[in-house]
Amino acid sequence: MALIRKINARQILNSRGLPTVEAVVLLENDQQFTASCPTGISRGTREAIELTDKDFARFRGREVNTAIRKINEIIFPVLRGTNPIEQGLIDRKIIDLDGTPNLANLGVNAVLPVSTAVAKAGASVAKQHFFAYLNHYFNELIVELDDYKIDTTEYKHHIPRPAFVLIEGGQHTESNQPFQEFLLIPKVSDNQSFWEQLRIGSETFYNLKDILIERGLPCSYGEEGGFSSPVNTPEEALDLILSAAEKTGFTPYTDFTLGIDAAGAKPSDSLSSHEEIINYYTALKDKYPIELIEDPFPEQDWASWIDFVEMAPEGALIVGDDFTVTNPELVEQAISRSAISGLIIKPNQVGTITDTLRVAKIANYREVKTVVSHRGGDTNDNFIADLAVGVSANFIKCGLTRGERVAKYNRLLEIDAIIGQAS
Ligand code: 2PG
Ligand code: MG
Repeated sequence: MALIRKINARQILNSRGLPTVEAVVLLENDQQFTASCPTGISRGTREAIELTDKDFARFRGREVNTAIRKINEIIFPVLRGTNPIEQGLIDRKIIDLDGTPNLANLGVNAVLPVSTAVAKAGASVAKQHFFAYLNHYFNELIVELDDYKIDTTEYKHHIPRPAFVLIEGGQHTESNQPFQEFLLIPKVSDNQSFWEQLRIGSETFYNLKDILIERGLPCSYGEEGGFSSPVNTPEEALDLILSAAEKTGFTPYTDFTLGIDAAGAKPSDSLSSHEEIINYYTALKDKYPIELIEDPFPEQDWASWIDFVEMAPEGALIVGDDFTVTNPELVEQAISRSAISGLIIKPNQVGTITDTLRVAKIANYREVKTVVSHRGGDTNDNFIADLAVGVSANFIKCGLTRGERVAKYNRLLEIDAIIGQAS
């Protein structure tokens, strides 16, 4: 049996050039498995806690030696000699070791890389592709739902639709754009490949670049590989993406739809009441082919979320991110109060693989659409691609340029080929 012989953690840099944690799980058969932790830029207040050293004389306080020590000195001794295929047991041990509701003791940046590296090791021991192994665990995972039902549905693994970040704003840029992201979401027929979806994204991206240049706007890239041009209103950003897509001959609703991540920001200072904001979104959806609206209201504003889901125009998914922070209890609550119709899944908002899968399972069972997502500060770990396929996610949200983003799409291409060969 290939049991865990050693876990080593060290600091690496994330895509923003700031420190994060990488963990390496070494098995008794000498194989080793590596995983790292992404970092959010605009975070929900109820996300699991990330431990940073807070020595502001170094890396702006963002070194993560504290989290590294938690792995090497506290987590590893408890996991030494365990079998990596026991994901549920291992994640339970880590959660018990932490003993807080939000991983304040060990830190999510210690917990997630260990949990993920263990899962990669488990897949290898089980001789399964990582996405298939996650899918198997996902289907086996018993989640007791509010009404004491157990979901026994067999969720098939499948390639999610990509949601490409094409224009960035909000806290991700210096522009006055209130919204954080504008997304292009390709639509293809069942017999078209994932590659065709990448084509729609890539061709639109480069048309957008041409249009920005034509208009004398800077076309520098943002944190997530979208453009961070000074495009100061949501309408301006949506018009630009629409023109870029149409320039290539792609048709709204047939070949693509659009998405927004407002990150809880108001669309404009002139709107104050939540009725005005709901009306604004409804008018926006009338004018543009919008399929997905993420965090339209601040996380505390439950009344607006609930009203918006009730009044939302047909075909618009109202997606919780900072609002639900991949937290099983918050997600259950948001679904049972009809405050969302879609859900962002970010493993580093919650911590373990098991809890991430639990949240996705709650969403699937309740027929809430899932969007597995990158983070503002990401790494070259492409694990969310396998995760998205394994939990049968509807979408994966990620930038279309920058190595750490493209790594996810390239892994999806690889998975697409593996699935294709098997069928
Ligand atoms: C978001 C994300 C990722 P961040 O809000 O959805 O796109 O940004 O990681 O900064 O929270
Ligand atoms: Mg978001």
